[in-house]
Amino acid sequence: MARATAAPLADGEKIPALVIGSGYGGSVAALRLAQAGVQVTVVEMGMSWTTPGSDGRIFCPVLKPDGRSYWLRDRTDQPVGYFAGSSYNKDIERYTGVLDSEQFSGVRVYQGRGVGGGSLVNGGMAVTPKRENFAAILPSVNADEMYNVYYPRANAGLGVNNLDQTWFESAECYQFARVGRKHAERSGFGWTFVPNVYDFEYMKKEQAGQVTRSALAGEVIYGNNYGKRSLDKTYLAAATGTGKVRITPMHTVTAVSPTEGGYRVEMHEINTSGATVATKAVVAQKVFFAAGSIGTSKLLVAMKAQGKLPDLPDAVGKKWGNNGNVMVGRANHMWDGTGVLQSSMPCLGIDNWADAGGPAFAEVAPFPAGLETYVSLYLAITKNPQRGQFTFDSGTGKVGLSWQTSQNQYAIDAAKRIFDKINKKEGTIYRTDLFGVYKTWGDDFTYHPLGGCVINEATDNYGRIPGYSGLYVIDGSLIPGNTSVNPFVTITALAERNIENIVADDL
Ligand code: FAE
Repeated sequence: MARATAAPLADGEKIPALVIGSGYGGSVAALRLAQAGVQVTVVEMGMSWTTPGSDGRIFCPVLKPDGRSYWLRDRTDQPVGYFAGSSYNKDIERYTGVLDSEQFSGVRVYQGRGVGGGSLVNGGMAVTPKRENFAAILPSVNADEMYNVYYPRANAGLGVNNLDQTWFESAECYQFARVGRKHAERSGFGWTFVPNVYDFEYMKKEQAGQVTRSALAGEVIYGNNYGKRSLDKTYLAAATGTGKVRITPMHTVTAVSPTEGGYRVEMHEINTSGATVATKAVVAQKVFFAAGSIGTSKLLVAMKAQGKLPDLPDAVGKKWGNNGNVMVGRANHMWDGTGVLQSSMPCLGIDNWADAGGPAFAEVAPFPAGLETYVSLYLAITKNPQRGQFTFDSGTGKVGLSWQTSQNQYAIDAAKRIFDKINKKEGTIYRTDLFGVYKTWGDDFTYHPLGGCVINEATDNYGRIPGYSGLYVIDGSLIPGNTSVNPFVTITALAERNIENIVADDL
């Protein structure tokens, strides 16, 4: 387990390497720099999720969310927020909880907050894209190296494992997935099992009633108390294990600018109400932006506009995409129940990527409501070519994202190519009560923000920021808006590739 160190970060410190954010990119950077002998400080705006609350749990129960669920909100904001015509969001105490729902004009973006970033809240689906898709998305990156070296390295570092397919066929908790597979097959669609970072052996024991339930208790978006190999248990634990990595939670970086000896990095230390309790500035020789697609893009766009990093390339803030995300639910017949007990970890996806008229990879998603809903739920990843752009508003001092909900129509059309066909075959209909009142498509939010600081455009081919020696980008903002599958394995593998080059050439 990676622990935040007791030694706090002091104002005025001079440090060799500072990493902003502790998600996938930040964790890889911290570990590999430390192994190369560099002292690393990781600055993370969220909490270190290591101390149980008064109920003995680190993370709150999913059906009874409290302040631990959301980042500084008074009310929950569930992705699937409605059921049978009414909202089932609940009032909560305002607290630095683990899941952020960040609202921009045309999209809300879900992100993990805390030591481990998105790994604390995500579905753990660890998908390596098909090689031809990777080559099309990142043509400047040598695909041979990625598939021979960096994807295997990332999968090993993340602790990715595969489910026991024999067990799957009878496991009560995957009835929803078997129903989803059956419907896909009956309509002629291909499908594939998907690896995960959730420990499937632990899940088996949950199903057998031998251990405390986590995935089988619906835990996922507000954190898993057991079973999940999140980054704090993998890369970050290895990083702190070197003795060279200090993790500083509850510190939000607000500015980076050149100064003698490197870069001045300014930050706010916050409390669990989100109030600033201290402001600090340190000087770092090297700074790694790993605040995620949204966090890194917002910081860099603001620094350019405010004249702190005026020579940043014009490509900074551009080519943002939602990985073509769209969600939808179907209403099954009474003989196709999806099960009262559902594992919160998805394990298979419908593969319609070869459909030139609208490629899509649709994961069969759980809907662990604790009762039989007869709902088949899906998260489709599509090839939506639409892109958004970050812009600085000098009036508010904030960075906005220009993206209209209508830009996601492509994703709906691609998803319809699968689910219209399945509905026709099964004689079923879409649910219209899950994403609003009479709203079929979950088209106005994303779990997969990507881009904003695209590799080989806003940076060199390894994430170096041109014109600012010692500044790097190493997270999902490097990927131009789409990965064709769930993104974190690709973010990790690309970070492994880039940091190896940086360690070899820049240290
Ligand atoms: P990320 O993991 O977001 O880490 C960035 C970190 O930086 C966060 O911890 C922030 O709190 C921190 N930060 C931001 N701004 C600042 C600042 N100014 N100062 C200090 N710290 C800051 O970035 N992907 C999959 O591949 N499979 C899945 O099954 C899957 N399911 C998902 C389910 C949900 C509900 C969500 C929200 C996401 C899911 N994702 C999934 C997406 C995945 O978690 C995401 O692509 C990665 O976490 C992005 O990695 P980064 O390193 O770019």
